[in-house]
Amino acid sequence: YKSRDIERRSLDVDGLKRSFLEWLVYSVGKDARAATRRDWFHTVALAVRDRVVDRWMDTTRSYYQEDAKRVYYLSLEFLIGRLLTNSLSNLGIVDECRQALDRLGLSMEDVVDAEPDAALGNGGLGRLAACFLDSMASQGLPGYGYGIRYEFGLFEQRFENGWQVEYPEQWLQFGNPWEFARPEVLYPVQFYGRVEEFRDSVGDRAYRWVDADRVLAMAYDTPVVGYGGDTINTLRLWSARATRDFNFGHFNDGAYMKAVEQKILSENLSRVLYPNDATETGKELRLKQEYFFTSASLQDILRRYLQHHTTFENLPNKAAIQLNDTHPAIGIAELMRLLVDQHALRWDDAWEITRATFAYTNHTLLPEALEAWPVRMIERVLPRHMQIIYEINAKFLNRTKARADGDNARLSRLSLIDERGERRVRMGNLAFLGSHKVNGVSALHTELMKQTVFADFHEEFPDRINNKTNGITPRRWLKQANPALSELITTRIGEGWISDLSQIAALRDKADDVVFREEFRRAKRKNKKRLAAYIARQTGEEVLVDSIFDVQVKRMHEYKRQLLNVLHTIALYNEMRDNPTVSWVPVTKVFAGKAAPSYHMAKLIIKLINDVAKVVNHDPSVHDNLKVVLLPNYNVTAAEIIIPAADLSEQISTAGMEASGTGNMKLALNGALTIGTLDGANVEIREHVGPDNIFIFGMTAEEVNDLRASGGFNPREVIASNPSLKRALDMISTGAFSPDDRNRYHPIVQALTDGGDHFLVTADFADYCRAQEAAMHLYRDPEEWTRKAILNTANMGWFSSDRTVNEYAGEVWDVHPVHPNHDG
Ligand code: 26Y
Repeated sequence: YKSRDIERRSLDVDGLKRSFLEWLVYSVGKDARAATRRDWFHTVALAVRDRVVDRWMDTTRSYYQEDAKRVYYLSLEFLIGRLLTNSLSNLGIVDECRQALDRLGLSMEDVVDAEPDAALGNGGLGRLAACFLDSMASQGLPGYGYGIRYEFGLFEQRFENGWQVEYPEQWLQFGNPWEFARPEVLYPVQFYGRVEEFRDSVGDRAYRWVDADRVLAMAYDTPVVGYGGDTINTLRLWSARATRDFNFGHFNDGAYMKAVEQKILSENLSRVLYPNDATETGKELRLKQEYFFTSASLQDILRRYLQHHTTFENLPNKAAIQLNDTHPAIGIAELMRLLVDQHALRWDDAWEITRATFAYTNHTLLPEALEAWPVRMIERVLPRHMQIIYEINAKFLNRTKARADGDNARLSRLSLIDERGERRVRMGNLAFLGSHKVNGVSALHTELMKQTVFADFHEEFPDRINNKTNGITPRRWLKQANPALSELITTRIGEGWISDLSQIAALRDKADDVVFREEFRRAKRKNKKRLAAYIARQTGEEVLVDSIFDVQVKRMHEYKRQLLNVLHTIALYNEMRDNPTVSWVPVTKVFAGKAAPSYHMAKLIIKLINDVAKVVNHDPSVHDNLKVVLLPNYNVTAAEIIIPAADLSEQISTAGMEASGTGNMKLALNGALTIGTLDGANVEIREHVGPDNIFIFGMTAEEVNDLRASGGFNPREVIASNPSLKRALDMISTGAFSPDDRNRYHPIVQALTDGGDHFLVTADFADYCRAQEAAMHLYRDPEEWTRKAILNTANMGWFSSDRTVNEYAGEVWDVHPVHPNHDG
């Protein structure tokens, strides 16, 4: 028993190898000859998990023994990706594992590639949550993630005839070796029913929620391995389970089957991630998902708190709850309900505790993404919560000075209820009011919050809004995704940068070192070869490794302006055809990204990119100087291949519309130069890398605002005065890329012309082309280009999510690192 015990912890090559063989036989149930790659992945993951468990328990025990203040990150999305390389790397046993596999005649890459992506998120917001988990664990912060264990993650995207088609993503099909099911951690969550008023023991009015349907939330825990393996935190995801609390005796046949059916249907709650990025759907199932995981998480948080406490006044000193956007904002009403209805606190005490516990992060100002649930729906699904929301609203509006001033317009803007049209609950207002701190995710975005959606609230609570510029984890996005560059950096400055990215500034000097530049280029070229092979495998297209890899990877959305990039692509194509004797800098335009399944315009843009690719890539007159590829099924794993290979990073949203962006940070850290607008975190990236090392173009947020305020502009005039833009648009509109359906792109042309060009694509086109030319010109000078690329990498240290999380820890959460005791 004892030797086996040691075997499970052993971190050397022999111990790992023996452990693999044991797991393969006794848990996967295969012998080495019959094992598939997937079997080997499960084997290795289970053996690696063994190396985590003791330290995980030590961590949890230390938090408990110290009664440390914990932070709970509530998020409907965690876009994690694969975990094998991440776990090995953070445990420091990548090489040992590779050698152990080698001795078994296996390739580490094959084993790693058998892991499906955990894609429990749409894009930036979900990936940010995953980076924060890594950073909290890596810094020893007592942080828990809470979310939903979706059976189906974000859909798989394929192209059929150039159109996006969605397929279910069955990441759990073959089991998930990283998670631990906790069937004993089970909480009831209620829906529907009605509220009964009664008199409590002292004769006060009290309320109970009765005749409700019940679903159970069951916990699944995934260990979150911090860098170095000292701290192992927990991601707890809830899965819906039917209750068995129906009375078998009282059914006739038909009613019995109906009752069982209802139970089965209740498990649909955790079935699937909603695939919308920034467009609210208002579907009842989505509201139920939000309440389901929020309620279960709060019950769990209170249970943990009550292990050490008998009253609630210390809750804010022991728990910080961060709301990742408004998706879990119903938690504010839920905590009030738990404290007032179940634990009999006085309203005002409960409210003070609630506000001191919650904080809220806003991720978007787009009106179509602001959640506003119909009052009628909340009344039906969560009747007690609707009462509580009314009560919060009434007390707040009574106290505000707008009432005293008789400023009814302001009062109605501050209200939790939007009374224009169908009455709705403004979840952003609820989140703001129920939190002690509210933050935006970049300096610009936070300023715009103060000036626009939360202007009235900011006036009312001037200390509440604060900025926390996003960051990315350097472990996954540099060390793991880019071993070539990571190893080069470490040979020059040591490995301190991995846990303290500010140290990467030591590379600044090396920008002027001709040998270092050569090695930096070699690392980039290696990554470009890897991407070229991936492109060939995925699309059949051969691209030149020495062309500029001009990369735009992100969700497909009009505000992100993939169309601007496409128009430039067509214009460049025309120039190359017109001037075949010029020696062009070869360009490879790389696109990737999913469109929400119901976002028709975004799907049409996908088809357009594929159609343009077909024409451009097969036109011999451009002599391979231009290639266009749209890679299918962009996800975390694809990003890890694409980002390290990029030369040019496209961050070209309409100014004022991208809250922050985080892909922009990943690309710049990996030595891509940014071509971008002064939007989101691009503004701060410019400040850090220096204006000479970035290509900025286009209107500013203020100019965009002024233009819109003054009634917009006439895109027809802009188009008429720019021949290359006119020609590109004419080609799209006359079917040059869609000879089989010449009207296919009418909606796009319409949006850019008579539609008023809401996203200012035509307005920014000329300046974008100027910036593109500057980039292509610079690329002709490899030494200068590399110098700037190095300065990008060297100056991106501040954008580590370690820095971001530390700012939250100090200024919002008041939580401190705990050093787990591993000797107990
Ligand atoms: C309400 C529902 C449909 C909804 C679902 C997902 C609304 C919004 C979202 C996702 C938003 C999102 O991903 N926002 C992004 O957050 C990133 C992290 O802060 C930012 O970097 C990025 O600019 C922003 O678009």
